Amino acid sequence: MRTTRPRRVLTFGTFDLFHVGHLLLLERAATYGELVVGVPVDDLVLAKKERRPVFPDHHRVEIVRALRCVSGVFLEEGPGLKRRYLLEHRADLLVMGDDWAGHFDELGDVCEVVYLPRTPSISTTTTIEAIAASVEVPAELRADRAPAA
Ligand code: C2G
Repeated sequence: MRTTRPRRVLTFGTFDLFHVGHLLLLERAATYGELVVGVPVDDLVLAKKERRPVFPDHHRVEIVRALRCVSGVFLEEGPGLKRRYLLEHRADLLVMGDDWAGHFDELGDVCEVVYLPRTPSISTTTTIEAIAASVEVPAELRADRAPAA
């Protein structure tokens, strides 16, 4: 009797201030098989986006781990390691949002690479901007205020 293992799907993402665009991407990725998610450590996010994530990596990992559509989560420890992770996890498929279209084609010799459409009109950056715009910071807490003598 031949048993076939489920297709192993990997995706990578920061998932900071987790929102519905993140959820829809992960749910769609999981329709291809068993989904494992690589979450970058804070220093890697800082290096790529030039700002620290709002939530630290161990929080971001726990949130993603709790999702029904996710079978496993690991920390992406540094740049240039995706090939190694795909091989280690015996990935059949790499799924990314189409804001990354073409960016990971070079990994096509390890596994299939698929880009899924992003959910429009929502992102971590616009959420941060919306919160910042809606909050009135008291004068005594403003960063541009001269320190008390
Ligand atoms: N996403 C989406 N729709 C949105 C926002 C995000 O489908 N409105 C997808 C992104 O395309 C990505 C995933 O959700 O596939 C995670 O998004 P981010 O947290 O912004 O991840 P990112 O910083 O793009 O990390 O090296 C690749 C990075 O690790 C990807």
